[in-house]
Amino acid sequence: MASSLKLVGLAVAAVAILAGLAAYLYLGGAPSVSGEERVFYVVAYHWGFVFYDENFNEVSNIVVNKGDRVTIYLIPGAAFDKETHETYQERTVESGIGDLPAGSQEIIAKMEEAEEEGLLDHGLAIEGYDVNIRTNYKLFRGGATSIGEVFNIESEDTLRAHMISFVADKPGTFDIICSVFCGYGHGWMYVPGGFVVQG
Ligand SMILES: [Cu+2]
Repeated sequence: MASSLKLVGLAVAAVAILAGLAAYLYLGGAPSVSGEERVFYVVAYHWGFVFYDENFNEVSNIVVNKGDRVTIYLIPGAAFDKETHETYQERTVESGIGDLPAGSQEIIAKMEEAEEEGLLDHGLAIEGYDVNIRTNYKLFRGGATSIGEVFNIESEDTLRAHMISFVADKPGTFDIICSVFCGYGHGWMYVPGGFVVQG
């Protein structure tokens, strides 16, 4: 009798512990459920970045709140058809880059040079955060006419290989740079304050 009472007591204690744990998790005690899930898409081209929010709307930079889980997909110009890719590259011609002024045809020559040398990949690093991903353009089927279409055309494996997910645990304003040498304009692929974590 004494031992079966003991078993009942143990069972009651176990149920109480499990209920307490469930309540703890449900009420947000676990750190993993404290922030929001945020997704951003970044196109890297010669020579710049374009940022998009979770609805594929262009934004000037990535802004999140402290504690959010941030997922970033990095997509190279090579994922797009020729015309769309050129639309991105035209931004560089319009703004000028390095020593080459806006509108300079030499910018186009430098882009062609980079392509001929096979410098079609880019990286995305956030300075001050442990974030650094790079593209592998050879994995892309290509041909997308918009950033949204990339996600219909490409395989799960390709997309996963271009994704990083992390918790924005440090508030502040951080710079985004290209971390893979990509030809003439590489040193200017730099977005001051490209990543903002509101504390
Ligand atoms: Cu680069």
